[in-house]
Amino acid sequence: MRTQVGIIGAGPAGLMLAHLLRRAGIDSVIIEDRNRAYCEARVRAGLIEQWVRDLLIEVGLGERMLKEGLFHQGIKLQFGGTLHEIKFTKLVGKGTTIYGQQEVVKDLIADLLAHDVPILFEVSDVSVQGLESGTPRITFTHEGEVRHIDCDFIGGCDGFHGICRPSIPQDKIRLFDRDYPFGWLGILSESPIVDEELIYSYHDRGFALYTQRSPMVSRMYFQCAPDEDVDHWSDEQIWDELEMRLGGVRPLVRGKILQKGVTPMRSFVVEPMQYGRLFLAGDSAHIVPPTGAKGMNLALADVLKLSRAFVHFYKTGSSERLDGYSAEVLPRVWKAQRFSWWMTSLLHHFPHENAFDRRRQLAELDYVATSLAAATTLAENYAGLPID
Ligand code: RFL
Ligand code: PHB
Repeated sequence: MRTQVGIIGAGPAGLMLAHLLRRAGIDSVIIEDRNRAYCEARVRAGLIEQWVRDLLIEVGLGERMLKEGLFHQGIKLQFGGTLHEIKFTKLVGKGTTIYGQQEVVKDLIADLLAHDVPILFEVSDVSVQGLESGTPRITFTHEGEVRHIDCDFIGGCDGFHGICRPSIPQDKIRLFDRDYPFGWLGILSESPIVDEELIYSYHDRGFALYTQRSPMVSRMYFQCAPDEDVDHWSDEQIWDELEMRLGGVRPLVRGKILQKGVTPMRSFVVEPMQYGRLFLAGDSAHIVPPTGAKGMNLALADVLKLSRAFVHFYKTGSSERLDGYSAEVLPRVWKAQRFSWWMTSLLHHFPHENAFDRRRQLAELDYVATSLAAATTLAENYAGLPID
């Protein structure tokens, strides 16, 4: 096979990259190691920034999001037994939208297939060759046969555990990372909305978060050990823990638990995000802890910039913007890293903290809840920094 841009990974980054390229008349082929049903059902992110909402509408993907997504004016912080609203629309004129990552993925897959953009699911043994040459190649097995895609460029959109980042010679990149001494135990449940916004709760037993997927489906998380075994928790125990940490002001509704799992927390960045003809985007290049809801948003910001650099190349023949891709996107990546680290540090218990640290966190929460300047800083970052 031959294409202009070979894309590895059918997550939000790879699919959106293919979509933006198609709209600009640039050919691509996506390969993905899972099957379509798995990609469309994987429960992950739920919240999109204002500019992503605007982008989905602008590129013809907004129809279902506008019908089914829930627009939020802000978030609530819960501490000291009280809810404090941070109203983004008033502070920065932007809001957020609850629309599950798997819904974005479903919309993208349907649209790409309708426009005959090839997506090869269930590939295996993926490798990349010739990254330093003008003719890179992707090799993989599909339906029992070894196949190749010869292309001009490769989009490395295969997530944190993919093969693209490890294919770059290790002396050509630098890794930055931080692990956190906790994880999140998350559930999806058949429970109606108990508050019109998200509730981030600071509690003596540890952090908890109330969020939603739709008017009748809620998503809740609580801080747990990084190696917590979800099977050690009965549904009853999970609800008891959530009720203690979250339910103080808004009593929770104990619906049927549809899915549960533990997410580790990590901060990670690779620099630069490109090598030769390979360009990394999304989780293959960076990971944030989920507290700031930045992961998918950042993946989409990367591919928006990357697609523009490809368009510039194919229009003008100049690789100037592609050469500058990493330098262009990394400032936003690091601002999202800083914000996600800050939200995480503000709201979680750390193993060796003392009474001083707890008072300091409470003072900071109080500051954010009562200072226009501090609330505006949170709002500006959470609803999404300007994309251009
Ligand atoms: P993905 O989604 O991991 O997609 C990568 C795709 O590549 C495939 N793949 C391969 N394909 C071919 N060959 C190989 N060798 C391959 N290796 C892997 C994988 O199967 C997969 O389909 O990365 P992408 O596209 O960069 O997207 C990133 C987002 O998925 C991620 O950042 C977010 O889900 C993070 N995140 C959140 N982000 C938000 O913006 N808002 C949120 O509210 C939010 N909440 C969350 C989150 C992530 C969570 N978890 C489970 C990590 C909440 C949670 C609990
Ligand atoms: C989610 O909806 O899953 C979600 C929302 C906000 C976060 C993390 C996860 O900070």
